[in-house]
Amino acid sequence: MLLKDRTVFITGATSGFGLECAKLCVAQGARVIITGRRADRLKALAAELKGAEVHTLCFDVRDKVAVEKAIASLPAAFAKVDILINNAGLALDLSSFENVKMADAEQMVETNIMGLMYCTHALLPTMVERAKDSRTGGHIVNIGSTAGNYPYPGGNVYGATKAFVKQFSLNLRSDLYGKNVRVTNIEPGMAETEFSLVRFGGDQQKSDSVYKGLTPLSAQDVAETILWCICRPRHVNINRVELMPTEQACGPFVLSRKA
Ligand code: NDP
Ligand code: 8X3
Repeated sequence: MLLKDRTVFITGATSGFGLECAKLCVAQGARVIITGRRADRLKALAAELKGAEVHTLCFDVRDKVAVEKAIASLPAAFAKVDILINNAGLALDLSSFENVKMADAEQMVETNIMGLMYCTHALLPTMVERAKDSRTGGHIVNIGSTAGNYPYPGGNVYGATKAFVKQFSLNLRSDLYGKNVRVTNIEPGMAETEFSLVRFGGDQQKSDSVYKGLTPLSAQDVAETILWCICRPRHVNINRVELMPTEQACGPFVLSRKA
């Protein structure tokens, strides 16, 4: 029971990494706040985790007021958040930027950057305050991506949002140095979740083709990595973890030659 008496707040717990993280944290005895926009999914997960200390919050991370209201509404038993897992995020489309819909680009920025900032800003003051006298301290785990480290065609705005997440994590670490709050950026490569289904607007065939013929990371692989980071001893801060499927690697530079 590595997380007994710890309260974990997970954004985007209705599928993928967030959902697996919720299960692993509960298995380690944590009190867990699961969040997302799909109320039915939150209800189903809470039912599945029956018996555990679970609280659901349904809100859109892009809505600053909704984020603040949701966090202010936490009952006393869940209000002292020790660990924030900023996982909610998405990619939309895989087109060259001249063909990208501005609304899609805006949604990625609003979710992956603004939403992550809103949740962090709303929870951090009390986390810092409590960490002063706490044996265990606080921890912010952000979900970045290899897309924030390496470019690929069509990764334009999505990759840039994840580069923000990486630098924001490193800067938070500088702000929080000496305050007993750890910061980690998790940077996964290709993982099979609902990520590609969302990216391709619900096109299951297109989504399946992303993972065809190789073994991608699973949500559990990533959740286990997150749990490992959280469960290191207090004096250990894992700054960044980059993980990829064995069958994924960076390609060479491309060259555009004249005929
Ligand atoms: P999923 O699509 O399976 O899960 C995404 C989660 O984010 C859902 O729970 C969704 O909940 C939530 N979410 C999306 N938009 C919002 C919003 N506006 N407000 C609140 N919640 C929101 O994908 P993954 O589990 O793969 O993705 C999790 C994170 O990991 C993302 O940040 C993604 O960018 C990142 N990532 C994914 C990789 C992959 O290959 N799968 C690799 C590297 C990073 P709901 O729809 O109910 O709101
Ligand atoms: C998700 C991984 O390579 O599809 O962040 O961008 S990738």
